[in-house]
Amino acid sequence: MSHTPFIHPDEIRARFSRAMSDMYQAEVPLYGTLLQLVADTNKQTIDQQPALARHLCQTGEIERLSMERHGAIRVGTAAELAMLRRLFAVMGMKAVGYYDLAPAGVPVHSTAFRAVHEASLQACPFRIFTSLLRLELIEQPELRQQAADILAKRSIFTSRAIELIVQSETAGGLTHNEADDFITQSLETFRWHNQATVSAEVYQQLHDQHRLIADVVAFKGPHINHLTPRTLNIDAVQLAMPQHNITPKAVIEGPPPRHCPILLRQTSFKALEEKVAFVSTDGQVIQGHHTARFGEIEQRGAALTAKGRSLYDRLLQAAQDQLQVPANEKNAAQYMAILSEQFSQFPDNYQAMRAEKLAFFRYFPTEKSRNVPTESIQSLTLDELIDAELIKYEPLVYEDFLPVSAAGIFQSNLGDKGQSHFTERSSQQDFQRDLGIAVMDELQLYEETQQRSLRACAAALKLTQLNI
Ligand code: OOG
Ligand code: NI
Repeated sequence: MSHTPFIHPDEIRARFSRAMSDMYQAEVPLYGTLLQLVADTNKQTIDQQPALARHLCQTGEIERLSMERHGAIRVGTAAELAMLRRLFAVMGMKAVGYYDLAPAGVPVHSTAFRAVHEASLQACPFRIFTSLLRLELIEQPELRQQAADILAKRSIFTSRAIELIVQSETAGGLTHNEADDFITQSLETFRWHNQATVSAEVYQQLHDQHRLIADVVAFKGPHINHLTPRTLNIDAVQLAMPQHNITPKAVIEGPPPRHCPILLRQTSFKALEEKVAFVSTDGQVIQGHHTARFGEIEQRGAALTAKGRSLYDRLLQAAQDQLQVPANEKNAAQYMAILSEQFSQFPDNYQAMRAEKLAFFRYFPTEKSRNVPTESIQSLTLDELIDAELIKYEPLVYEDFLPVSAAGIFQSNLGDKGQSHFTERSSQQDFQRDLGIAVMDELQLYEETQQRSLRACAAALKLTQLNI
């Protein structure tokens, strides 16, 4: 058997994710404080909730918990997005899902680069929410052109990073040494630069159009703008943040607290004001500041089916309609109460969520199934096998993002200004053209994982077929 000299993409991703976290901790010390707070809260939660601890052990999530995080970047051109796709592919990350933020007044559309197979997610669940600026949404033609010209001149990848991407594509992987080099080189793309590439005047024009446009266009590259650890108790962390001198946003995005968490709950701390040097064409340097980088935490729950997701969307919309105004510091408690009331319509136990096909699950053969004569169970249905305690199930973790929540995270960091509502049509096709590939459908990925677990159960129980 031939022995491949290549390091597994999952391993490159895990190492890259650690390196990125180290870099961001050095750049934004408050993120380090947040990490510690999340780790402490996770430990307490596990100690206090033995059932949760059992569930995390069963699914293997316990092992990925401390390395779990997502980050976010924003790029300016199709070429940048397409090269990012190739860079992330070296680490086994694919573009999953399409998120249109324009209806919420944010001039970007996005995807998430992440691992897709459950074994790879288990090895390292690191994901990057990646947004492409929609220059066509800049109203003034001259400013739009100016932004495009500035972006056309920059190169956000080191030449060695590009060489290594090509090397990986042609050879089918990277050796250990190449992977180390690749991590060091690709990290450069996401580093913070405290010197802008434009004058204070141009920065201001871009900023006046939309703060996000200045953030993308005025810098050398797509600095990582936040990293997000996964917490087991987001309400506890939200409450504890102020004691650690961290100011959280007013409300937690996503569903309300539940016994059986669904999808994704997120909260962030406000972006920091950072010193930046602006350089004019005559070489004059002016000190100013820029606000873009922040910290975020997330609590992940069950991945929902299309049916579950539409119920979620409907209840969330109903809560927002009932509140009538956007959620803020003043009405936060009222909003959470309304949200909980609306979501009382969403079954809060896994049995009902499974019976009503609201969520995806992973199935496991039980200990008991080992001693059962195969002939006696051939005709049993899945439900009967579950009732007989021969198969058990756990919800699949939601690995993706939510457009309404993402818009809330963006907005909490953009201030109140510039929240115009873009009426532009959604343009998944344009995004995919720029990306160079169609994004993957996340629902199909969950479905495949669920099916694989059912096949594994059938094999373990020696069933010729599993009747669902
Ligand atoms: C991305 C905001 C969205 C999330 O977790 O939904 C986001 C950004 O600010 O670039 O990070
Ligand atoms: Ni985020």
